[in-house]
Amino acid sequence: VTDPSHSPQVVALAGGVGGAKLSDGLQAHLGNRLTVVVNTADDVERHGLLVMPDHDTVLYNLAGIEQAELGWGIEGDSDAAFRQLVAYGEEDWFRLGDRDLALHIVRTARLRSGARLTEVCLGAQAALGLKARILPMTEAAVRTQVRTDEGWMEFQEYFVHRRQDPDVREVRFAGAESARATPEVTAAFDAADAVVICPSNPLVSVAPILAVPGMREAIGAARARGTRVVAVSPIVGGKAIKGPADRMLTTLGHAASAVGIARLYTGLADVLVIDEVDRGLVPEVEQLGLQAVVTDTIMTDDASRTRLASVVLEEVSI
Ligand code: FO1
Repeated sequence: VTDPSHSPQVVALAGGVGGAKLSDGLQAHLGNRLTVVVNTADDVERHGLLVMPDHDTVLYNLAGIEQAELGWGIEGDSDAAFRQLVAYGEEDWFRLGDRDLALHIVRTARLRSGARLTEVCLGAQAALGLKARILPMTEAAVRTQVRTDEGWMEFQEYFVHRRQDPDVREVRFAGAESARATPEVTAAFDAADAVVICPSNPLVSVAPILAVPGMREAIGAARARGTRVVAVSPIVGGKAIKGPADRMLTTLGHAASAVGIARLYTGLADVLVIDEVDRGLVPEVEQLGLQAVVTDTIMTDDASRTRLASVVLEEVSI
């Protein structure tokens, strides 16, 4: 029986630019009925400050101020402070804009004075006028590290400094075993009428979220009471829309295709949204026990973000 006064709640799992774009489309439909649980395992300390690339990418996209061309950072930001930091001898490969830097300063100061990461993030979101909420997956420090032929390195070292060039042989999430899903995250899953897995890298954006103890159980409990889980494939025609997901899938022994994504989400998702160009893969996806939905998944502007979000929400009757 559907209660007409009940306004459905949606939880999205996101990391990186693809996750931020779909989250923005979802926010356009759902407003404050959307909670985004964001990957924090590619967070990094720069110049003594905590930088949270995935949280901040979602934040700036939901606030409508992201750099249009890159997807992360703030459009039109200047870099005077960063150039001065480099003049003092600081490393120059991880670029921080001036207005972006203000967030890292205030976040680090508030954490240092004892605030919880979740509260600090919600404060920044309120300041930028967001309708949806973005929750860090955990309060604990979890850090993605990748093994290449040169040994283990931190995620941003691989992603930005080494430009995703070395082949990734292994991935680990340092600190995940002792991390816990926050009460806010657990409550969001408890209240969720649908869960969306955004078109983010399954191995380094979604996997760290799922590696937090309690997370898979929370999603499993939601599914057990009928909540549907819809994933959107980040691989289109065998290629990642952005970033190294296609090469990473291959070097880690997975198929760089919508079928490879379906295998990774079997037992977790009910539906996989795949692109028109992958229509031929529908039987293989469905053989894995997922319902396949075919649509244009490329998000080039606000209209395509909102349109993809509406297809996703239709699948869960929201
Ligand atoms: N990506 C780059 O390719 N080069 C950068 O200098 C860089 C700086 C940066 C600063 C703040 C921030 O929030 C993101 C930044 N990114 C940069 C993007 C970031 O590495 C990626 O968005 C994610 O970590 C991938 O999920």
